[in-house]
Amino acid sequence: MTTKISILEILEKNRNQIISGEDIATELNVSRTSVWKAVKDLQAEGYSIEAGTNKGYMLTNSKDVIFVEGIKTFLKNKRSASKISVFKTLESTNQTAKKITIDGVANGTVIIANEQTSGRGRRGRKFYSPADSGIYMSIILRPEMTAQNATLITTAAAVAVCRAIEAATGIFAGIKWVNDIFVEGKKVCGILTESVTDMESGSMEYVIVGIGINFSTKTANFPKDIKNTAGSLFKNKKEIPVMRNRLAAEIINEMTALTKNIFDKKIIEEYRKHSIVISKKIDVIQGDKIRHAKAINIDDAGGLVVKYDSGKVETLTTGEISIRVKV
Ligand code: BT5
Repeated sequence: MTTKISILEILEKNRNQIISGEDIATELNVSRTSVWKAVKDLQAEGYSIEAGTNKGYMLTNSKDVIFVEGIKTFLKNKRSASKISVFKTLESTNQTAKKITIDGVANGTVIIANEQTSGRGRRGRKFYSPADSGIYMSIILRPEMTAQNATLITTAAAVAVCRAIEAATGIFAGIKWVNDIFVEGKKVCGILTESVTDMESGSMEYVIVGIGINFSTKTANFPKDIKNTAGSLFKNKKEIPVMRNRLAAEIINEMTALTKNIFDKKIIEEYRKHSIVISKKIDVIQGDKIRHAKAINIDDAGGLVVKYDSGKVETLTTGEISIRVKV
């Protein structure tokens, strides 16, 4: 580990407290000058470290930088931090994740970006991913299951995000089938699950769960086309009580726990509790066709049971819906 990373780790463990340069130097067995130089570098990289003569150093909350050591403090399994990579800017974390699966990669590898220049939604749609205010992450899983059961991973991801949001911020989030996370009637998170199949055997090798969260994006900053539908967890707050690192870590913690017991019926029960769709009047969108229906339930495989105005009942396994009444 480099001196810089070790210093970051010490400062993160003691966030908002002053640690003397001498204490850091002794702990790391380096000179005070090297501590000072490393801190200067870290400040230049954007970390909010206050340095006072003869006082020491303090990592403050004034800038919300997302970084591995910051995430690590909140991880249940600290060793899994070695599987996390954080980038300043990527085109798309899902795309990077897909690329690295070509050479083989460990289950639970995580790619995070502070900004995406070409964030992706489903069916070729875009996901707006501005710098410094969101969390854009892809978790690479090697599940032992068939492609049919892959929906369960998507379902588990939505539950994991809701649990993590609640643990980190106290906010209760809702799920709009399939996988949009809503707070106060606005979409604050989208999830894109993609699988990588082995060309020869046709079996599912990896599942990439891409999660994009609007954390502190100001409402005014959203592009016109999503201004009325997108929201963020801390849209108008000046003082944000929690850092992005904490929420990212909670998502990793919850995903690790849930994917270990992917067939547990409790996950789908929890998904139902968060559903903002059940019993609502909806439009089922299939291509150009829109059909009026009522959402009846979510079945055990994550499918949406709908009853059309004609009386016909159908279970949707994938697709688009919109809620007709205000959510
Ligand atoms: C999604 O697709 O919502 C899945 C988004 C997944 C994004 C993550 S970020 C990390 C990883 N890497 C990627 O490249 N992607 C994943 P979908 O259900 O198709 O919704 C897309 C639609 O949501 C767009 O057409 C817009 O209407 C709307 N939208 C776009 N950006 C948004 C945002 N930041 N917040 C809320 N709504 C947004």
